[in-house]
Amino acid sequence: MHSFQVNDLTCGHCVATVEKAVKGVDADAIVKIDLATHKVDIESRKPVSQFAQAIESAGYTGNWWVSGDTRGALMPLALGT
Ligand SMILES: [Cu+2]
Repeated sequence: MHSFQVNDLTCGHCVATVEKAVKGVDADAIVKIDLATHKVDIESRKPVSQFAQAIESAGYTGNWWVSGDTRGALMPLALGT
């Protein structure tokens, strides 16, 4: 499970755009978007960086977090810019 905090997620249109970006990376991904908390949860085997890049390419900024270890701690993802 990849969890993202997407900053500029403000309406249904944003949700649709982010969802499309996610599905563009993995058509089989299960994506849950909570508009109120700007939280995007993605269930997929594809690497988290691909989703982060796709969402950024769609025009959104965010905090990209990855579960870093077996304790499930979330670590910031460093994207090559
Ligand atoms: Cu919007």
